[in-house]
Amino acid sequence: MLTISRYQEEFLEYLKSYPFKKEPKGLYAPMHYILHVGGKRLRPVLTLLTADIFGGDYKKAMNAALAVEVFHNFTLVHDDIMDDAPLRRGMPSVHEKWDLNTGILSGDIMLIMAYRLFEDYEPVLQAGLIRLFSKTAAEVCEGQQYDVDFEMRNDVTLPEYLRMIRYKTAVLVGTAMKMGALIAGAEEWETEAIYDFGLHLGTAFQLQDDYLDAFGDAETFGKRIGGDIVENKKTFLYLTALEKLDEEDALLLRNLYDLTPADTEEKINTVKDLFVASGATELIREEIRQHTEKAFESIASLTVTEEKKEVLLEFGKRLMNREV
Ligand code: DMA
Ligand code: MG
Ligand code: MG
Ligand code: MG
Repeated sequence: MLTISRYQEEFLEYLKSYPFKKEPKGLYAPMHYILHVGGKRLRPVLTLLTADIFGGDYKKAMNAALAVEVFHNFTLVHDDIMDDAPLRRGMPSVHEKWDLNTGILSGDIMLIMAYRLFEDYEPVLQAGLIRLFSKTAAEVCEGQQYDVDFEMRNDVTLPEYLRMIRYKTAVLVGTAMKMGALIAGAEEWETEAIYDFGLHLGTAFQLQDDYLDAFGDAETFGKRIGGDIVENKKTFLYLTALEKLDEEDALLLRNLYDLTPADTEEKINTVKDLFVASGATELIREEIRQHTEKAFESIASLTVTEEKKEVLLEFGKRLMNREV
């Protein structure tokens, strides 16, 4: 077993040396830009780590880890178009730096490149990995569509929101880990247990992302603070606040979303005040804690060593308290 930061370093080395295109030009330039500009490398690290946990060779999982990371970056390029987001990782988002068409097509190229990364796996394993990957890719796109559909709807429920984030975010975290387990040749029930772990962790991760979108530090977060509020995203904070506020304040919050006032900064500040006053900021911490707990429960029955489980627990705890 390596330390988390060591997996990260090994992955970055591999990414740097991978010959997607020797000279990043045209549609490959944005791909190069977004892949190297930074990011937490959370998902690929999880793939490598899981391969190791189940007794496999993490180096064999490198291409799958890269596929997961390239796919994730494809979703980010398109996500920033869908969310009208100017910043990503502290840099202009791809469609801001280039243009809309380049954003769309370079995203598409990344999706294609992600699939190509499975070419070197032996046929049976390859088929399994691609089957899982395709299912997940379709779910992520579906989740992303719900996310934007919800902007226009004012009857979104909390269960609908939780289902939406499971699709857009959590399934890829589960899949990143399940791929590592498949590559290591783990038993089927083990691959399912680790997938569940990833699902819960991914859910906690997105809840924290939504929290940071309103209350994070702009410099560290690298994205525009308040973007979700500006875009009328129906997040846990919004839905819980609506439920907890008295009638008058709930109407105020609803109107700030429905009527989209001209003064964006004022909208952001008033909405944030309402999130705090309603107790939603406390409740989201509790929700994050519960999903992290459920993640831990999913791996309780695994027969891997306690030391290995500890690495997963540490990882979960770190994510729960992240600022980036
Ligand atoms: C993230 O939703 C989901 C995907 C699949 C990119 P988001 O818009 O909250 O992500 P971010 O905050 O990174 O823009
Ligand atoms: Mg976004
Ligand atoms: Mg989005
Ligand atoms: Mg977000």
